[in-house]
Amino acid sequence: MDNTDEYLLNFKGYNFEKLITDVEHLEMMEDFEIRDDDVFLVTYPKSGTIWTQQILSLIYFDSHRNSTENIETMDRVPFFEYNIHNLDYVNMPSPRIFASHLPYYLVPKGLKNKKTKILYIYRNPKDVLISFFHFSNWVATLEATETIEHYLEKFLDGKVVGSRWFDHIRGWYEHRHDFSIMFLSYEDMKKDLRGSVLKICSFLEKELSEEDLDAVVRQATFQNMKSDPRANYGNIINKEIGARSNGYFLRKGTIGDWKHHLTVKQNERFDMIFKKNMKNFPLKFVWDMNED
Ligand code: PPS
Repeated sequence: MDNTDEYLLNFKGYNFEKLITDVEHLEMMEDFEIRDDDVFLVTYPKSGTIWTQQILSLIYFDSHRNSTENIETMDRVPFFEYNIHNLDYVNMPSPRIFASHLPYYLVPKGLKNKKTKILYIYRNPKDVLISFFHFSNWVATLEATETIEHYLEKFLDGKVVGSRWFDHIRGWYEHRHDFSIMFLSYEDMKKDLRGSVLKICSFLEKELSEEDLDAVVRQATFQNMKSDPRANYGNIINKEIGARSNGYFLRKGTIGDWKHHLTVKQNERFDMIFKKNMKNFPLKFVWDMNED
């Protein structure tokens, strides 16, 4: 049986995590005052958010890069729509860097000033699906689902946090001219982390020395993030949000894990729906680590 209503808060047609936000907070988002030097990291869930939160935090905050301050990545680059630690977003010193899963039509109006930069990270949706399935079974604020078969249907119908993956990425891409936005894939980051950090720096007009660049790349690898309590959400999930079992936010961090989970039939069904929804969509998706 679905307990979707217990976990999902539908606000203006988009599904939020009910247990960690409320309508009052969501209502203030549209008119939230934007500064030119704010940065928004936007993703569909499970597409590389914490990874990029870590990268942005390392790029912007010397004290993070040099470990002279011990602050969780979640507090340096907090979630805009989920203010878990009740930070004062309005008065936060610049540069404010927010992470968000918002669809294009729910972000603050001020982002259309085209000065504030938005970084959109996307990932092949089969790996998103598998990552989301595991995450939803682990974290107490999301609805658990017993089988991939069942979860696949929920994901394709958008009965999950983030609603339909297809609508999220298409919406942002089709409205890209309204914003100053760069699209980058999880798979690009995986295949060439250093090159991806350079691309991000260039988009954000941040120049780092070779030494600082090395420090960012080193601290953003899967293994290093996994063993860094500030970067892997372990504390937040286990102590604050609640977990149903032992698990890791940084689970596998690979390209193509879907091959170990989807049956041939499920994969064919996914491909069919993907083709129908992503017709003429120009961004390229990488489904396998060995693909070019
Ligand atoms: S969330 O809940 O939406 O914020 O999740 P999100 O951070 O977007 O996605 C989690 C997945 O990203 C993987 N991850 C990484 N992969 C490679 N390298 C690094 N450094 C890294 N950091 C996080 C994480 O392992 C989740 O993917 P899966 O496939 O579940 O392992």
